[in-house]
Amino acid sequence: ALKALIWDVDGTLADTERDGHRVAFNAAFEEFGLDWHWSVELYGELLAVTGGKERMRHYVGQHAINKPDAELNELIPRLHARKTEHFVRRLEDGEIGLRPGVERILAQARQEGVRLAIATTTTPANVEALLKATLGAESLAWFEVIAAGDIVPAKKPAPDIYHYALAQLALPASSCLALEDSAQGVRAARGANLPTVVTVSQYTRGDDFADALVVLDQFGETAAPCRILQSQVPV
Ligand code: XBP
Ligand code: MG
Repeated sequence: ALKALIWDVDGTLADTERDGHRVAFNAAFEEFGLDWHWSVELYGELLAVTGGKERMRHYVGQHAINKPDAELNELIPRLHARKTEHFVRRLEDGEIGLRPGVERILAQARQEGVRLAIATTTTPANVEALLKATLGAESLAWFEVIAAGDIVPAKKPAPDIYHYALAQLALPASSCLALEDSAQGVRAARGANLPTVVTVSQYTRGDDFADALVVLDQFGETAAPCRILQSQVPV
C-alpha cells in the first residue's frame, strides 16, 4: 500500500518559476548593476539547468559574458543570496499560491496516515517561506523530510535527492509516489525507481513524460476523494 508522497516544489506545489524565481533573479541582477535580464522565453530555456546558482553559471557561459572565474565564484553566491531574499519576500507578500488540489491532497494524506516528504532542487529557505505563506508555519512539521537545495551535490535530473529522501523515510521506492511537473524531475524520480505522477506547469507542457505513471494538467478541486491515495502503487 501507499506509504508516502514525495513532493517536488517548483511547478508542483506552486507555479513559482515565471513570476517568482525569474522575477527575483532579474531584481538581483539589476541591483548588482548587471545588464543581465531573463525574459519569460529565455527563462524557459534556462530551466534546462536546475539550481539557481548552476543556472546563472550556465547563462554566463552561454552568453560569453567576460568575467574571470575568480570573480564569478564570488559573485554568483552573492547574487543567489539576494535573489533568495527577493523570492522569499514575494512569497511572504502572498504573490504565489499553491496549485489547485495540493492542499486537499496534503490534508487527505495526513488524515489517512500517508507520510509526506519533499525532494526539491530549490533552496530550503524558499520551501519554508512557501509553506508558511500558504499553509501556515505549523505545516512545516507535516513533512517528515524536507530534502532541498545543496543537501546533495548532484541536482535533478540526478536521482540523488530522491535517494536521500527515501533513505530518510526508510521506505522502499515501491511504496511511495513522487509528484513532479517536469521531465527533469521525472528523470530524477524514476532514476530512484519511484512511480511518478505528473502535473504539468507553465513551462513544462511540452516536456516528454513517457516514463510517468500518469500526466495530469492539474490535481484540480473536487469533492470526491483523491484517487491517487486510494489506488495501490504498482511495484
Ligand atoms: C526548481 C529549480 C530551482 C529553482 C530556483 O527545482 O530548478 O533551481 O528554479 O531555486 P524543483 P534556487 O522543481 O525541483 O523544486 O535559485 O533556490 O536554486
Ligand atoms: Mg519542478
